[in-house]
Amino acid sequence: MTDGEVRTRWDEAFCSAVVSGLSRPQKSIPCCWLYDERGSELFEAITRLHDYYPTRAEAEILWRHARDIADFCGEGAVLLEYGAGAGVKAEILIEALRAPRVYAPIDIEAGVLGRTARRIGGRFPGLDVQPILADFTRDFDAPELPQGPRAAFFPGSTIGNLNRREAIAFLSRMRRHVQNGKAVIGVDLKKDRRILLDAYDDGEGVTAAFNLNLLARINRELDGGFPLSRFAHEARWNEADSAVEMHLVSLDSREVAVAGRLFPFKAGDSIHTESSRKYELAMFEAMTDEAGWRLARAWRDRGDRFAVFGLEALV
Ligand code: AVI
Repeated sequence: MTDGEVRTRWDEAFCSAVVSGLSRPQKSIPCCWLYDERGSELFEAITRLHDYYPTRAEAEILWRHARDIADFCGEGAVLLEYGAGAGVKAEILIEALRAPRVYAPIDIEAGVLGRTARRIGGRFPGLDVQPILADFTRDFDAPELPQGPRAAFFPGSTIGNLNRREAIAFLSRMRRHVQNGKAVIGVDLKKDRRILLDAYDDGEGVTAAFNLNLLARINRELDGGFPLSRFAHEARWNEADSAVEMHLVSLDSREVAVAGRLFPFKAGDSIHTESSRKYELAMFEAMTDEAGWRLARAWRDRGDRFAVFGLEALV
């Protein structure tokens, strides 16, 4: 097999993320690779778990404060949703908005985007639905959209999966897209460590399966040789980053082949697969400030576990 043939056998972006990540002293793989078809199914299952409170807490806020959040967005709003997925949370907000003009779901998956656009269009017949196919973690320009007060919607505490630099870049891009508009962002709050760790290492083992699925994906797609039963899921609290981290810990010393290379592991070595940052209001405010936003509103769930923040562009 020639070099050219070797390269086309594997998805280049996935291969290079894994190979470079496994070559570092602290092995790490960006969390976006957790979401193949099975990974997305497992994540959906996580959102229904008792231990994983963020989805429920955010839904409670959206239901309870829908009218107030909708008023914050303004009448005749043009709503852009980042990483829209099925648009389930946007539906709660759209329902409460006064005469919304446009819903623009942004997603990297064309199939998901099309289904969401059709579903929301069918559900709200007067609404102009303008899907945008884009990776919201990278820079892109918003297309021409009808006039109206713009509001960015980013639920799910996905902002927690970005590091500070990425989050500021993302918030700045969002500000550019909405011009002098607003943003509504779901953020998981810092809290008791036990509650946080249980949310990322649930009693039913679904999060463990979600994390370990990454190794199964590497085995399948990159000719990997990870013995799945010899790696364990672990959730760790990192105080310096104010984040719950997911790791895959090697139970023994071994070498693992991936994409034609060998990667050494000592017993206890781990692959860091995700950070989920947990914010305090002041921390989040400092970050939004740097990105040109003023934190104007904070809606919290009754358990004070999660917040939906309303931001106004600084002019
Ligand atoms: C998608 N994201 C906001 C989830 C989180 O909580 O960081 C992903 C997740 N990882 C483990 N459980 C859920």
